Amino acid sequence: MKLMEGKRGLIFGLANEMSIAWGIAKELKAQGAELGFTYLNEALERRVRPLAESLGADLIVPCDVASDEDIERTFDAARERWGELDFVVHSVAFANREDLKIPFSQTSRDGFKLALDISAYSLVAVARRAIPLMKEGGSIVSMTYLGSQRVIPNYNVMGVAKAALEASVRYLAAELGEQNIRVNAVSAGPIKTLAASGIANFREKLKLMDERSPMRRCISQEEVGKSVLYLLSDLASGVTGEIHYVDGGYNIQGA
Ligand code: NAD
Ligand code: 0WE
Repeated sequence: MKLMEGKRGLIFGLANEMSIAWGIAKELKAQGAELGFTYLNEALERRVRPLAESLGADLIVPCDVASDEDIERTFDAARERWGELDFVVHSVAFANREDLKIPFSQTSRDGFKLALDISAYSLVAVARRAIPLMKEGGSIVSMTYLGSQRVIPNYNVMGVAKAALEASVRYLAAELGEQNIRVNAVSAGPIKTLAASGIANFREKLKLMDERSPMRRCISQEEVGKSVLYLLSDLASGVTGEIHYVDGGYNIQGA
């Protein structure tokens, strides 16, 4: 019996074959899950649709998480198609590119609002619509990064957004536990994806993983995928509110 047999869920945040969401989707599919996908805009649909279809998905809907109407429409589609929902993967983040370069003290009100809205509030917005569909319980997993807890040069307003995201995971977990809905996040080490492209000195972050992390190497989308699979499956039936590091041990080090 496969781990995700009979389970259905939505994946937010697939952009291309480099996406962490793709690493997660492949592991879930291999364990028998039935998947639905959302994509941000038409430009991305061209890439996302073939990938999603290759995993047998037919629920593939546009959803800008800044829009409550889009999120409503997404969960309406899931309700019509499936009736109930077992899991949600939230793998979405955005800040103005400029805000990941300038000194943090120069972050604008609008830049702060945007990063927190797309990268943190969106988890709450999605959970809110998922709850009524998770009638027999469920599991929600989001993606975070060490920059929420420690200062990582240039991560800036995204670090603040991830701190809010991680706190949101705990508040959601505390509230939804009695409905048997679990909420966790995976804190991944740096991985080369679209969201990492154009980040100043990103290659340095990868090099630091190779040289200084306990495992002396970077981690892959597939390794993140396997840990998310665990959190979404019944193997993690007693686990909620956790921030689970998948970073080759990098975070444990002091110096
Ligand atoms: P990615 O670019 O493949 O994924 C980011 C996704 O966010 C994209 O699919 C994009 O379309 C989506 N998105 C952005 N704005 C959106 C909006 N308004 N509405 C809906 N979707 C929107 O990059 P990734 O690295 O796979 O990022 C996925 C998650 O993993 C993010 O939360 C990121 O912070 C987190 N993460 C990434 C790394 C890394 O090093 N790549 C490390 C730790 C955590
Ligand atoms: O969460 C992220 C990236 C999030 C992100 C990336 C971009 C680039 C393109 C959010 N918004 C944008 N906006 C864009 O216009 N990561 C964990 C990857 C990442 O980003 C960094 C990192 C790491 C690791 C930025 C600075 C330092 C390290």
